Amino acid sequence: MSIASKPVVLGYWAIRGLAQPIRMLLEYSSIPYEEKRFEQGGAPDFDKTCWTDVKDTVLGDYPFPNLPFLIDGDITVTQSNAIVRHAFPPRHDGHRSGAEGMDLRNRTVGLAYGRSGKFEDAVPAYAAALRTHLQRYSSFLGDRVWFAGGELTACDFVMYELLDQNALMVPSCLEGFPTLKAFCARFEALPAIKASKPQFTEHTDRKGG
Ligand SMILES: N[C@@H](CCC(=O)N[C@@H](CS)C(=O)NCC(=O)O)C(=O)O
Repeated sequence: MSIASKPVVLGYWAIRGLAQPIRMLLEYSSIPYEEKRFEQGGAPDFDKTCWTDVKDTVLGDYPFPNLPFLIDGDITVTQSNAIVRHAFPPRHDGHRSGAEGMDLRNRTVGLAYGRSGKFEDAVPAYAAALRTHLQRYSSFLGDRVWFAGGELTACDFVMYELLDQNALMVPSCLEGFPTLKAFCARFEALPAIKASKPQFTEHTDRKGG
């Protein structure tokens, strides 16, 4: 992360989504930031023009405009995991398990946005696939404190958010995975996370995402 004189700017929809690990990282690292939140219209159209109208200009001549984006002084970064790495460079093992998490992340997004059919109908098959992912994460975590070992890394922010969102959607999913539950409890107990999480979830949980 560069030491910019201005707060960094995090742009994203007004939901948790892909920005939540980044919000938690910025809080954890005490990096001054401001959010540019793009709020979609209501159902049934969910108008996105607040973003599409400015997509090609909001980041100047940066060639890959997307949400989330991070502006850190002269540096603009898109792609959520690239932003996470920019904010908190991970060690190699943490990098790997964070990337593995994206497979489940894509399924989770599919369920949340109805790509697998009606939510209630899609949950049983999703829960079965989720269990397989959780078994793999649990076995990868083993008896380590954090996903990369004894030291907190960027990947833990991504993994925590993934597990927490899944526990919201499939409430009993962490039963039978005591080490993953303990990991979540440990992460939530970090003072910066404990202090900031209610503020993030207050403005996002009601809207989903
Ligand atoms: N692989 C990208 C995916 C980015 C993406 O799909 N962003 C969605 C929100 S989750 C979006 O609406 N982007 C705005 C756009 O496509 O113009 C990442 O990890 O950041």
